[in-house]
Parts: sequence; structure tokens; C-alpha cells
Amino acid sequence: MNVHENISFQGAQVLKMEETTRRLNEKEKILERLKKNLRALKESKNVLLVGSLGVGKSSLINSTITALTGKYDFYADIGGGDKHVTTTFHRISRDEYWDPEDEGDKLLCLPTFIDIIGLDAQLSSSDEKEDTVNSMLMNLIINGRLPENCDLLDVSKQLKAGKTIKDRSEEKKLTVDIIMVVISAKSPSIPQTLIDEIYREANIKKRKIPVFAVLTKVDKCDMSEQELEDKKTEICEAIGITQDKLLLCRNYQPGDAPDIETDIKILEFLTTLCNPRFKAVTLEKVEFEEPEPPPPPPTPAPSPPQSSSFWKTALQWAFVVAVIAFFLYLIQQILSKDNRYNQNTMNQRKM
Ligand SMILES: Nc1nc2c(ncn2[C@@H]2O[C@H](COP(=O)(O)OP(=O)(O)OP(=O)(O)O)[C@@H](O)[C@H]2O)c(=O)[nH]1
Ligand SMILES: [Mg+2]
Repeated sequence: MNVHENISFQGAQVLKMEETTRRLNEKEKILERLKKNLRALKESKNVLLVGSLGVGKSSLINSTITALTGKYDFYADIGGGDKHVTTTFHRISRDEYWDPEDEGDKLLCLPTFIDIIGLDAQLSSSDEKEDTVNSMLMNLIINGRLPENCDLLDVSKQLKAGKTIKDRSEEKKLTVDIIMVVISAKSPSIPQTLIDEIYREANIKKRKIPVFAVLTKVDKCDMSEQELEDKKTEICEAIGITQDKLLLCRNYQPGDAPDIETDIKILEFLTTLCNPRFKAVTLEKVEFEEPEPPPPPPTPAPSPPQSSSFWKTALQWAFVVAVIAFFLYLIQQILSKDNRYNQNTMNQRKM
């Protein structure tokens, strides 16, 4: 390396270091904004991750914790292949992953992540009236009606067989505050029926719950910039969210070195998610009165004898009686004439 090359190499190194320092400062600023949001919260939010099998739900939890703490660990089980890896209701709370040096940061209301089984989109339906296994399962989880470490493979099997769970009261500690829909960029299409069901569970059932979305495995898909933009728009429209509630990311894999760009993206997203204004609310249902039953149709009054036909019949009978009377009168006249004639004839003979 000659003197000129050495100077330009050192210059490039300085620029790289400056860029790294700039990005580290950026990360610090985002962390401060996140802490500000967390201090404004009264309690940790329960964040439920939902999505199809193997899309990277558990990896996303590990990646988020890595971005927060700076070190990767297996908080949630990750796997590969086409078998379910997460099969239980797995709750990962702040106490499991957060141990900062700063005493003041220890009590920050960092989220509790709820990792669940991958949902089979083919068991979902866009029909609002249909209670599918996925909608029933989500409803139980969202309302805190399933216990921690519950065997979700078994619950799905029993619900599929048409059984319903024995009444379990809702556990406030487990009710869901935020739903995070996880979709893989590797999948050719978005699971529309599953998204429709998530929308219904999050918006029109018992509670209204903010929904966020994450497109994982962006490193594994071969989409152009434009295709990726189109996919973002498609997902946001399907779920009914704005683009600031969507994260595109490459999850950390075990053994990966820290990556400032990944951390910044995830922390920025987490800061939005922890905004105190995004909170679940119980939908107050207004009571309605049943509509007044329509008045019964008036009962038809007994119809009076139809006068015209009555008089018609009476006249007919009167006519018949008159004719008979006339004929009787005629017969009587004839008979009395005959009698008088015979009497006269007999009188004449006697004379
Ligand atoms: N390249 C790459 N691989 C990923 C990414 N996210 C997850 N994976 C891999 O995808 C596989 C499945 O990841 P998981 O995190 O277990 O997925 P899951 O959705 O929790 O799976 P289930 O719990 O079985 O439903 C694992 O091999 C991960 O290493 C990503 O962003 N990029
Ligand atoms: Mg999993």
C-alpha cells in the first residue's frame, strides 16, 4: 500500500467510524423515546404474536429482545421444517429478559410477549357467522381465558372436535393489549382469511385491540424494491392499518453479530407500539329495545247478511207462493163452477 492508498484507506475508515457513531447516536435517541413512552405506561402491555406456521413469530420475539438488550438468547423456541415448534401458550415477561445496570430503568413497563402456535390459514373463514377453530382459539387467548403454558395443540384438537372449554373466568393479567400479525415475505400470498378473522377478533367482538404487522424474512425473498412496496400496501390494506404500524425485517438468527440497522428498525417499531395512546378498550355495547310488534290485523266484523241476496230470495219465494196461490184459486174456481153446473143440471132433471 503506497502513501496515497494508505491515506484514502484511513479516510474511508474514519468515514465508516463516523457513520457508525452517527447510527449509534440515532439508536440512543430512539431508546430515549422508547423509555419516555414506557414511563407513561401504567403497566406492561401484553403483545400477542399471531401468524401461520413457521413465519418467524418466535424469532421476532428473540430479535426484539436482542435489539433491546444487545445480546441474543433463546427466549422463545425457534425451529424449522413444517412441524409446529411453538405448541404452548408461552408468556415472556420483562423479568425474564430485562436486567439493566441503571436502577431507574429496571421498572420500565417493557412489553410481555405472548408466543403461540402457528395458525393454519386453511382453518379460517372470511364468513363472519362461522366460528372456526382459529377464531375460537384467538378469542380464548385474547380474553385471557387460557392459562399460561396451556397445550394449544390439544385445545385446537378439542375445538376441532366440536367441544367447548368449561367456563373459565378471564384473567386480567393475560388479556391481550396489542396484536402483532406476523407474515413471511417468502410466502407467495398473504393469508387473507386468517387476517379477516384477526380483524374481527380485534375490532368487532368484545374488545377493540390495536393491530400491528411485521413482514419477516425480507432477506430470503427475491422481491424488487417496487414489489416490496406493493406488498407493504397490500398488507396494510388487508389488515386496515397505516404503514407506520408495519415493520419489514430480517430476524436475528442464533450466532448473528449485532446489527445496528436491524436494531434501529425494531426499536423504532417498538417505540410506536409502546405509545400509550395505542390501548385496547372494552367495547361498551348499547342496549336496544326490541321494535314494537306491529298491531294485529283488525279481525273482520261478522259480515251482515247480505241484504240484496236476502231480498232476492224472499222475492223469489213470494213469487212462487203467489203463483201457487193463483193456481189454487183457479182450481177452486173451476171446481165451484163444475159444482154449480151439476147442481143446475140435477135441478132441471128433477123438474
Ligand atoms: N432468513 C431468515 N430466517 C428466518 C427469519 N425469521 C425466522 N427465520 C427462520 O424460520 C424458521 C422458523 O422460525 P420460527 O421463529 O420458529 O417461526 P414460528 O413462526 O415461531 O414457527 P411456529 O412456532 O412453528 O409456528 C427458523 O428456522 C428461523 O431461523 C428471517 O427473518 N430471516
Ligand atoms: Mg414459534
